[in-house]
Amino acid sequence: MSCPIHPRRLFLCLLISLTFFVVDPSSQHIEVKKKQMREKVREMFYHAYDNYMTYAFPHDELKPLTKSFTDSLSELGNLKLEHLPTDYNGSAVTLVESLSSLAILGNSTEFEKGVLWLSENLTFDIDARVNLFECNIRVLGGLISAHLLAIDPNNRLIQGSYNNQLLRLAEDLGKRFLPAFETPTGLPYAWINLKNGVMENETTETSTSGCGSLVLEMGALSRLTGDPRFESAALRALRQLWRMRSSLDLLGTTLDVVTGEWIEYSSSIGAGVDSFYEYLLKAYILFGKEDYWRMFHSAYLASQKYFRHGPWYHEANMWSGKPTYWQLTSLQAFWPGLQVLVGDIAAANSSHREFFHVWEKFGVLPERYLLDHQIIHPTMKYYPLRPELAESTFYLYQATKDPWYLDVGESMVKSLNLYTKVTGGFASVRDVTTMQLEDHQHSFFLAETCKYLYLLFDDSFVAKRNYIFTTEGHPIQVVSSWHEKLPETYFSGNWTLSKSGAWESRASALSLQVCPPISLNSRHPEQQRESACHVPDEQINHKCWSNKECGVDATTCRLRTCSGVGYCGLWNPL
Ligand code: DMJ
Repeated sequence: MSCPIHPRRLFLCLLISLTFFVVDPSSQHIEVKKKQMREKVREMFYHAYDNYMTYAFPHDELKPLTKSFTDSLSELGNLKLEHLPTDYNGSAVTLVESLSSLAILGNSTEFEKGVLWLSENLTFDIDARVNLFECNIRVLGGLISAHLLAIDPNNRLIQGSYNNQLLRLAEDLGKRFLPAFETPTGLPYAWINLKNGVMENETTETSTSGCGSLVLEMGALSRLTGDPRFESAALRALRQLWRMRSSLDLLGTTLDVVTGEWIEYSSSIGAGVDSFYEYLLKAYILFGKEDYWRMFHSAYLASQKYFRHGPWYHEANMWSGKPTYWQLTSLQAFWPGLQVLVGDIAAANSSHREFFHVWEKFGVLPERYLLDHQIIHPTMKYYPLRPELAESTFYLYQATKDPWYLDVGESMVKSLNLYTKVTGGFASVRDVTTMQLEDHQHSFFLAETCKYLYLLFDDSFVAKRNYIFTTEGHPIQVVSSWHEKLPETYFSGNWTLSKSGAWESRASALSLQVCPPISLNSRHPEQQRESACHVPDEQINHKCWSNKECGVDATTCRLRTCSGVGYCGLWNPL
């Protein structure tokens, strides 16, 4: 800035210069708050982690009320203890799950210690029946992500030598998964014995997410090892599942892996299906295969059309599209985060607000809430420290930088400390109406809940890189060598710059820019669209002569038609 040196103007110049350098007090306030909050979340993480290391490690998970442990891998499905040999001492699941969070917190000492311990002690040659999906997202995903973080020289996480030990463990585990896929349909069994493969008389029932969300971890494993079997098994299962969709592009919740028939026809974005949607989109981001986008796009539009009711999502019959259950399930709270990646920010924001209202109403999010009666589900009143709402809050803040999301995060941190913190860690809530606690600190509290809350207040880890987070919150960096579309010269920080202006303005969180540079449906790209399926009416005043001039409703994704008096609207019954 150049100022002419003139006594009468000096004061003005000084004033202008000062104004130029003075920091906006509101942004200063935000920065102070972010700093305080990230320290609070750091404390939470270490309270959970240290207690796990003291009272539960090397077992799987901490029992924070009794300061003891569980090897039941209970969240890995309903694993019965009698399936385990008495000397079974677990797979240190919480430690595996904590590594990527330790990296994000910048704790290289503890990260390296954990890597070395696992390298020397972890074995999968155990006679344990585990749930394939859970073991994949927690253990395989945890190992692969930590391996990638360990070999990334920018992180400087390992001071000594690292010889791909975590990758070798991941490969061993991946090979133990493969027998599960040997079914007539290619759809994997839900359960596998790590030592002996599929057990006799094993159940053939599985869920859509159970066999449709394996491709990030298994795909990454193939890319890292050069062994294509993992990715092809996961992809074959995904394709088979997609072939089984209804003509409405809906999938049920449970199915039989041998007959390939649906068992539960009710379809949703929540439990049993959730990460199926998530992995289609994230696989597209990570691998750039057009196929993933095509499947995701159809599935996503169907979800908007058949499940969405304003900001809420009910369930619907996959064959008829008719609503089945009107309930909010706490797992659905991940959906706004996914919508941010699609670029559907308005829709994400409105649903997120409703989830947060329910959180505020009870202090935490109940597992099920009946939308039609506005009451909590009579038996599913628990809150097992789930991360989904924190996850969506993080994505929405990244996309909008609206400080309101920081307030949401702050309120969640307060509730978690108030209701769930005990001297031995953080305990799940058995009943959100009484806040009675349960003796379990799930590993995803460290892998996801604390991680997303921390990232909300300190995004330096993701700011200059392009990561996707697996459904268990483990980061995997997007790299051109794995990607069908990225140029070889790509480096993660500049993806936004490589896209055209129009798409930069529709920036998604984390610079991911996942919306492909084709318009989804729009006849008028210059007109603002409110959701991915939204097609504005031809005339801004919604007047029309024929149906052709009417668009697609932003909220329901249903076709608008021209009424007798010449106005576009949702005139056709469903
Ligand atoms: C996590 O284990 C994963 O996010 C999974 O996809 C479903 N949700 C749980 C935690 O709530």
